[in-house]
Amino acid sequence: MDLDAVTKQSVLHAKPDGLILQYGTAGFRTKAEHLDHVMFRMGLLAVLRSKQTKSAIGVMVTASHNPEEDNGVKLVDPLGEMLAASWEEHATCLANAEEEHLPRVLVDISEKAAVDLHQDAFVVIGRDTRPSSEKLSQSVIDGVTVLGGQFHDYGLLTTPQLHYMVFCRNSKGQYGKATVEGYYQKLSSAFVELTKQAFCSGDDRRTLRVDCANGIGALKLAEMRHYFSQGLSVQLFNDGTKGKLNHLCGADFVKSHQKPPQGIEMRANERCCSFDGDADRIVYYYHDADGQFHLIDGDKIATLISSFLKELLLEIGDGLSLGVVQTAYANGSSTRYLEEVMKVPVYCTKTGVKHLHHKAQEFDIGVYFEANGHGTVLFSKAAETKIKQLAKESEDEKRKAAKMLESIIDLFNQTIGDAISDMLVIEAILALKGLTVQQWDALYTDLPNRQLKVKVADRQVISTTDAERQVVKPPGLQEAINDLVKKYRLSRAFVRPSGTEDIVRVYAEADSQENTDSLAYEVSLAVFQLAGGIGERPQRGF
Ligand code: 16G
Ligand code: MG
Repeated sequence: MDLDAVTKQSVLHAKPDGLILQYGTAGFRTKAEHLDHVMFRMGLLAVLRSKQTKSAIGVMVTASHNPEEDNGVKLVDPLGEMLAASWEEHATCLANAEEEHLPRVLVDISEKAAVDLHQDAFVVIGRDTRPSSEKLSQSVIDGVTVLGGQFHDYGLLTTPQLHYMVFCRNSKGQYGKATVEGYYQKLSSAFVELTKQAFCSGDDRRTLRVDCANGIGALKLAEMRHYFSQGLSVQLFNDGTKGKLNHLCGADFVKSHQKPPQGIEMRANERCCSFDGDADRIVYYYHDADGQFHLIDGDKIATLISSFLKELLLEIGDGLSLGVVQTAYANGSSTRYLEEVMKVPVYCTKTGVKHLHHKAQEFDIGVYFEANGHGTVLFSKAAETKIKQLAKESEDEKRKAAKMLESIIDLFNQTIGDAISDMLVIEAILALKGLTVQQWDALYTDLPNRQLKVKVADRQVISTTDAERQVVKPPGLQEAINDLVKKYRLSRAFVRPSGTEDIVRVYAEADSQENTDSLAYEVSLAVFQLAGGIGERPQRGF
């Protein structure tokens, strides 16, 4: 390591005095103007991680669904997964080191993590469409270069595409070709193969309206749609030509406000979906004939997908295990439906993709989705081998099911939730099953639910257990929540410190919207009183 060169370069990417940031659930995320030094340093860190793992490492510059003025950065591990937890700590140390300590912190990390400094390093870089992203990704490149790392800058990519590129490179092309065309071709040919049956009877081209959140998803879908246009026609809205990124649109807006985005033309009973700003989340929705809005969130997406998979698994009859992973935010109706009607085992993990991802890896086939629309399906190596074998050797009906599963393996981005890949799977299933959006929606009825935020002096005074469903500290808070929940039917509530904002989140559900709103308010008040609330007290009615 040429530490003198690092020190010299670092001056050009100086850290603002006193700024402390943490590598959280979604990497570093804050106002773009505070991130230049973080980007440079994440370039440095990616080189060390690459040397240590002897693999290509990814760096994605994005702040997902945050406002356009924000930005952020995430590192991607060799198999296209989220950065390992111990390296999140290194990332935080490095980002917060004062200029004069930077060389020492680099040496410390190299020693602690036993990095072989003679090893080559390769870093793969992608960015979203934010105005600040291009310059910030240049700062990442400066960091990579000063430590002698090689890099490939893909420029504009969705977050899942960057994860895909990293995995392709480290699997020596086995997972796919590490190019955008490779990505388009892999997914599209799996989609065309899977839907062959559904579309063989004449022209049955389906149309889907997509709100692209004025983000990267619009550019990539526009490039990609020709590859699958025989089966599906996508109409793009909020494509970034006029509106502002994530402003009154996108998956996060639709899910949290439970209303349609601006800028999309909806027709009664027609399917629409929204991506988030970096295209790793998707939610569906429609208006019924009475103009009422219906949201189909990640829970219902998981339900549709797992019921289809379960059917195929019964067909091949090979005892492969199927599990669904959710978080505490999953609507109670979805959990009940999956467990009681579909008889699929359901597990709950802490919020954040990496927790769901790791749990899903325990099954032959692990379906994971957050209610907010982030999710995918993971197939174990053993399951993949078995399915491929059956697709070749078994008799007709079994072979048909195995071939479908084979296409589904290719169609799901196995590295992380991917709005484009999820969209194609959902469209394929709806077409194959001949389901309308209303029929899909009618699988079960969501319990009314409400999310609120409470400001407290220090959100870390709250600690939780049982996948964030129970509070252990401060004393008395869980008892207070228990008493409030008892007042209502079909009710449930929990609180947790946010991993991305300086607030505490409150979630409640109950038998009616009115009761849900009361419960959410009462729990917010308990948090405010018992966990050091600041500013205005929570108000009833919102
Ligand atoms: C991040 C997570 C997302 C989670 C959200 C929760 C990743 C890639 N993203 O966006 O999964 O739902 O944080 O935010 O892990 P919160 O902690 O503020 O509620
Ligand atoms: Mg996102």
